[in-house]
Amino acid sequence: MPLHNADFVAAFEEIADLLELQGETNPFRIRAYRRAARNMSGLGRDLATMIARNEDLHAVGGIGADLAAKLREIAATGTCALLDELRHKVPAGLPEMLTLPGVGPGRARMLHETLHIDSLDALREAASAGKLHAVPGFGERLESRILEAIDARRSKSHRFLLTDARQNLEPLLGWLNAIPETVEAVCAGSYRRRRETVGDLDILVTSSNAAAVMRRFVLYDDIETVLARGTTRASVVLRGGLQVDLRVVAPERLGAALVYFTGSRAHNIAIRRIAQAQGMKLNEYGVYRGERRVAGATEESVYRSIGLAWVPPELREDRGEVEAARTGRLPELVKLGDLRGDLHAHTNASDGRDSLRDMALGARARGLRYLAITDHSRRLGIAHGLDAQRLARQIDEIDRLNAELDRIVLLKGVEVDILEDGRLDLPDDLLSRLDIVVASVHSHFGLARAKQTARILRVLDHPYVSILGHPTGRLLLEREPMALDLERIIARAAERGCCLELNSQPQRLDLDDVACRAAKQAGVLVSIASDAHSRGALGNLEWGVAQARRAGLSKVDVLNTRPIAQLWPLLRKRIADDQDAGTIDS
Ligand code: DGT
Ligand code: CA
Ligand code: CA
Ligand code: ZN
Repeated sequence: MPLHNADFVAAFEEIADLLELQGETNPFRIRAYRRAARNMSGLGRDLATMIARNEDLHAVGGIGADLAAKLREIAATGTCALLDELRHKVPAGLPEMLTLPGVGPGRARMLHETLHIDSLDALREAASAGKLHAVPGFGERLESRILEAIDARRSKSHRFLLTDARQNLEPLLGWLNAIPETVEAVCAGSYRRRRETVGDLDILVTSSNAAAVMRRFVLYDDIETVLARGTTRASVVLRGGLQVDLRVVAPERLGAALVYFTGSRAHNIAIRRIAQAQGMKLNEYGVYRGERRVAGATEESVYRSIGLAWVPPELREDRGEVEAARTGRLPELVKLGDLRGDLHAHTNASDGRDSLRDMALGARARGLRYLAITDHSRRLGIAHGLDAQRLARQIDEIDRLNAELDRIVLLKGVEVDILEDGRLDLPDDLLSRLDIVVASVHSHFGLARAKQTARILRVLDHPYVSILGHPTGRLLLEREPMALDLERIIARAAERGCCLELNSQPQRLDLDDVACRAAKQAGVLVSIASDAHSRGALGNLEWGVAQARRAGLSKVDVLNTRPIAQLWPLLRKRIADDQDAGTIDS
């Protein structure tokens, strides 16, 4: 069974963690694994395939001969000698502790040495008995934070990022569609609605021979456990831990089943009520008036039969879409093909993997007409951020490339770091010379709400900031959004003519759909941006577009659907216009 990219990433991250836990003294060794893991996770291609074809893994970035050999070993055996050796040396419960806030390798080792703690259970017990704060380097505050984090984790059921879901889904759909008795296999559930994370996958297979489909389904290689198996339905857990619910339906019922299993629950309840109000019954098999089945083969027929327009899956959350479908007011949602450019991307000048030219060519190959190059500013030392001099050099290089390349325009930009007090990491005179300034928070996520909000408001007031990047700083399943008064921030952005980003990295999706909807209502333009750190990651835009659709955004609500000529004035603030209207490019 070929491994997924996430498996290779997990192995390298585990190696890095274990090296740290056993007290590895060479930081470069640890960093090499982390860097390679990051590059692999942003890779737009399937690593197992690259390895099987004996392709040059240098292209992934940060992978030399030694790490390449490890990857081949992992591809062949599922593990490698180094990893096995480290697992043997380091107590099994320690790596899990590293996922807690405030617990790094040093503290984890200390806990093990002083209190012999070797699992989360033991840690929870020690923390709740008040034994932790006596250990050097731990205080009462950290002790209670650790306790809270363990408890929060236990109560939260495990969810998956959309990319991980897709890596599991696509080969499985391929397997199901290859079964001779299958008419069609499709995905429903939260994945079809493109909810930002999914709990499990819900798959519908149309076939008139359910037994044959079931027999073949459970032979799928990636299945770890079969939880339940009936004649037309089964639930299994895949090796990565993702559950799959599968149902086989007759082709003439597909529409009704698809509506039902796409959900959401709340949407289903709302449309069922509409059916009932008209004396009809709606369930997973069809729409019925008395005994007579009036619809069910297609989704359109189901919605039409109860007086509704077909509702795009991304909107099915009972947030007003049912009423809009009844009155013909559903928005025409933005599509990937509507995007004319991308306004947040990195190159190997900071922490990206590919060159300026490769990023430009990658954007052009995707049909984009412009790409803003927004490498990090200097304060982000770990990301090799640019200082004024290096930025000036990049600007010259962009001029050269723009003169040379047709059908793509590079915009000169920066992702400037927001300092703790809301000032920016680069001087105004430099920012004023750029086409676009994306300002983002990369530190001090934990400020109190009032302070954090004031920090961001100050950024929105800044005359040269075009776009606030990943506004809440959340990392899905990893880091909560910053405490912010988003309502005030959106209102101020509207006032200042500042745009807000919908960062399309699948672990960010920031702003989220709810906030994007509020932005639209306030008249704030949203920049759907890839934040690509490699050419392949320009494909992230797809995830951002899906969230924008969930927010009900149309083409006009999105900044980067505009042709470049209309873009220039929107990248400059209204207050800047007032101050020096003469400097705007036209
Ligand atoms: P998830 O898996 O937590 O990300 O979210 P969903 O929406 O995929 O939920 P899931 O997998 O439990 O069920 C898939 C769909 O099936 C759900 O969106 C609506 C439908 N469904 C399942 N059980 C029920 C139910 O008891 N009542 C109603 N109205 N719909 C249900
Ligand atoms: Ca589901
Ligand atoms: Ca399910
Ligand atoms: Zn950033």
